[in-house]
Amino acid sequence: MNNDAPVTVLGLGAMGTALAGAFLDAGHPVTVWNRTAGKAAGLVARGATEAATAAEAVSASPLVVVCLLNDDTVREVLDGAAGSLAGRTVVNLTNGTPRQAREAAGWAAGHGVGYVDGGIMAVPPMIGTPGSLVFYSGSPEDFHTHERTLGALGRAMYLGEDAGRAALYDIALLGAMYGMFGGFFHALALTGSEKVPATEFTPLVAPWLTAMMAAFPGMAEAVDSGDHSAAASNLAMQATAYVNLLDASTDQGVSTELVEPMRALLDRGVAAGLGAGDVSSLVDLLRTVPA
Ligand code: FVH
Repeated sequence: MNNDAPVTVLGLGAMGTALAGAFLDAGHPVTVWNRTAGKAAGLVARGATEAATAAEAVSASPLVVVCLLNDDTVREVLDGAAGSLAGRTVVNLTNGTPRQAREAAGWAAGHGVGYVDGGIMAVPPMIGTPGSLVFYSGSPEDFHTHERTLGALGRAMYLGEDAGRAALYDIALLGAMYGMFGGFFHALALTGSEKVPATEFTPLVAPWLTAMMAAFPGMAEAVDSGDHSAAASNLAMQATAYVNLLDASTDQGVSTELVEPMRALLDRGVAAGLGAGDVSSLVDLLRTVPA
């Protein structure tokens, strides 16, 4: 495969448009389709071909990249184009779950379609830049056949044959991101309750979080080994101190809805006798759903 390899992109939302643009920038012939007409004009001006239907778009390329709103829309669109998909490769970059990815791979196998699922760890302006990372998993033959073409989108990381693995990594990283957002938003609500400008406080946040993230590799080792005994700041101490975060929030008139769940988990850790060890033991607790 070289940069002459044709690519079809189904879905021209913010992300699909960025993906199609990156393929064009890399020199690929690009065919695009979107449910609502009118979104392809900019890409057509840059050399893309707009297809009238998804089936027509699919017929133009051996590689079909799908980036739609969610799994339901992917099923709807691929079902409608199934007759034209046999023998082609679908790379589905729509956000979804591991189960959805495995079901899509099963559907594809039943229709003679090669299937690779993906997770985009980037926002649209990052696509095609060195900061863009895309996870892929599924058919190794299909991934490696189109690996060079997919490289136009950013760094391509192949995670193996299980189609669900890319979605697992994607969702897990999104979970880490939303946890970080939640902590940041709570910190701003707290400092803002005393009229501290967010712009004054925010520069302190990233260095603090960066310093705390230095503990991640050690925590990961503890999670893998199950030995959480090495604790610089043990769980029981943190459970006690955490109450101050809740009390201060209540005193300042700030909602505790984002921070209550961690208190419940810390308390569960103390109740389970994990107080003397590291907070990394909470990962094990999360693997059991409380009654
Ligand atoms: N944008 C981002 O920052 C994130 C980055 C990480 C990956 N996500 C996921 O990418 C998928 C697409 O996201 P998007 O940003 O392109 O989303 P929208 O701009 O809302 O575009 C949605 C497209 O889906 C089409 N669509 C919706 N419903 C249907 C349907 N029933 N049948 C066919 N197509 C449908 C929609 O078409 P239209 O409304 O223009 O007709 C857009 O093409 C998504 O999974 C993110 O989680 C993005």
